[in-house]
Amino acid sequence: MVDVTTSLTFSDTVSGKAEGDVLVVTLNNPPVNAASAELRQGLWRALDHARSDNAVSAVVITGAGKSFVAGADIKEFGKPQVDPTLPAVVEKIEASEKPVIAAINGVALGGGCEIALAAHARIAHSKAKLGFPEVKLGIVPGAGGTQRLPRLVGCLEAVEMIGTGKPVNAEKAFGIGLIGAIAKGDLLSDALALAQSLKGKPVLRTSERIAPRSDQATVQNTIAKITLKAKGQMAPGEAMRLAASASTLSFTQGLSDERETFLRLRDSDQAKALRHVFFAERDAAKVDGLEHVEPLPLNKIGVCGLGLMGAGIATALLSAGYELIGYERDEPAAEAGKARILDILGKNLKSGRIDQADFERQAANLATTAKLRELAPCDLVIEAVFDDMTIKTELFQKLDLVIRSDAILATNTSYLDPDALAAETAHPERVIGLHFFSPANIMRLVEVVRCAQATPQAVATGFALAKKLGKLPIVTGVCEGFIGNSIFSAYRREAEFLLEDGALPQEIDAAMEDYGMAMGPFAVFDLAGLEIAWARRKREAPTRDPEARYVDIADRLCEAGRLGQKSGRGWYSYEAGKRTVDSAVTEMIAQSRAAKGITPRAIASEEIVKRLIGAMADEGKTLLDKAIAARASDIDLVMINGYGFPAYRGGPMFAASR
Ligand code: T1G
Repeated sequence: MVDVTTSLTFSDTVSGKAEGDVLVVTLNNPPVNAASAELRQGLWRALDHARSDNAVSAVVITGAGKSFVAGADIKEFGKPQVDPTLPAVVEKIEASEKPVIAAINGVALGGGCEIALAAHARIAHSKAKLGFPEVKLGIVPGAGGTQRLPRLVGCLEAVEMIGTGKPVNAEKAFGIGLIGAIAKGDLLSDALALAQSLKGKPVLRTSERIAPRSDQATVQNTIAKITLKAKGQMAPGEAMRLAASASTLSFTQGLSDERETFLRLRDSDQAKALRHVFFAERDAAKVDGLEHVEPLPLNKIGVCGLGLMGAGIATALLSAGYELIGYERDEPAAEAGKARILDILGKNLKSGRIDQADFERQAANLATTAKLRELAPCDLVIEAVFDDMTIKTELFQKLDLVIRSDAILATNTSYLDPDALAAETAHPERVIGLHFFSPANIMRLVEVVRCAQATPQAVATGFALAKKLGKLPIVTGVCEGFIGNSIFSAYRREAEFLLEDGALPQEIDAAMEDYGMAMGPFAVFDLAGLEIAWARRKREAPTRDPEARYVDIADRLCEAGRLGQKSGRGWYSYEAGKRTVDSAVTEMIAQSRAAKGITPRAIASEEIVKRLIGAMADEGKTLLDKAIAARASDIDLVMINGYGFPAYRGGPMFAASR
């Protein structure tokens, strides 16, 4: 008989405790209960103990902390396998003759969800989340998830969950049959009651269930839709194929196909790249010098300039629950800015991203004004006014007289020197850069600019704010263009070199879009507009290195009034929003080459990709040498989250290192 007071230790991360005749097994592998070898071994021993101890009639498995199990231990990938494997543990759970209940206390992801699926019953905390994020790592579930999930929830729901990698909350999980109950009171108490109700009854194994019927046409349409969205990625299509096969293949056949697919994808370039990105995002949060710095508390935030960028920033702040004061130079502009912000909030409501209560709460937190003094109570003010140093300097000098001396001033400038701006203010130590990317309410990336005189607390406060907004903050030093635009300028320069050497815009764009970029470089230049880069080139002309290669084709386009998509013509022509190759541009390129005595040559897409990735990586190395970027993986994250670089390629630094 297990002594009711005995607590059992099955491994350093797995303990057991008898609650009457039920063995409660607690998984405790901080911080997220990843299914490490140690945890698997402990769970294996706990199941052996339950099987051999006649005093045990049922088992409850639960997690300590915020996770049930966050999945396989990603840090073990690429290392020699240590038994028992997760599939073996999962099969042992399901094979148990005594009922096993999963008491899902927090996130059950990937292998964690597969452990829950193998249990004979599932009950979850109301705040629990369950999901299969494997495709975000370039792999498929590898411990029976593609075969058990459809047998519980049907192929359609299974294809949606496994193909998108998006978790579901407890309510949705209950609604689709993924869990049998949501705890009404204490999770463990409810799980013990469930265990008692199953005692002595034959266990119902998930693998023996028949998948609820799903309309095959709808399943195939869903697969097609998700596959299209996941352009270039292998895992989503493979994962959905496996899940859909559960309605036709035997469990054994499906499991075998899943295992082969998992092992093949786990070693793929895409999976290695996505694992790199996963850990890169976590490393980016470890900012040298800020480890023990407490950010300032932020409640009321001001945004100066409520144009497209400012309204996007304001909406992101309202969505995160901040009180916001939006400032414009006069009442009409302030009113227009308010309308712009409310329009975005209205779109969030219409799309279901927020509900009516959220909308009303966020709208109530918004005030706009043309009186700068009304920003006095702000803890932080972000300026998103026209990118002109005089305008920004005057604004910051006026704000110096309005806000507290310890309130933070953040500039959203893309190209101006924030150190020069800070030097013109009364308290340069509180000036930082927060470089958002448009549309700021959508784009994850925020470059947190570490100005020379900024205190660590000012930088830490900006960093913490970006995290609170659900953004991906990346710290950058001060240089023209910071990390992202520096890399993008190198990318543009090499693209124009390729043009002069013999490639055409449409060939270069096609090569990079086939590589996985959201848009080719010349399409992007047209979308962004050519005039800003043209103005900068004219500004730099007097000091340009006469020995450095300079391509003047873009200048010729601008001089001809071809300023990009907005002007109807740029590198391409645009009629009714459709982008078409323009022979006039081809002619201008030919003339520019001839004027330099360049004989064009055909350039293969492989060379185009290699040279453009190489140019970005070379610029990245320069940024690392100058300590503008803290680590190569930060550069990868900037290009993936701000410039459409495909995550499944890992970013330019990762790709160039392969
Ligand atoms: N393995 C190893 N380490 C992990 C991990 C994991 N699965 N998940 C998180 N960590 C580390 C992370 O690197 C960081 O470490 C710390 O935990 C906190 O993470 C067989 C094969 C669970 C929602 O993809 O989504 O199961 O930086 O900052 O914001 O079919 O972590 O402190 O050293 O993200 O509170 C599938 C990935 C694996 C889940 C918590 N599972 N993790 O978010 O913390 S594949 C996943 C997350 C699989 C099976 C297949 C999140 C989280 P450090 P964090 P968080």
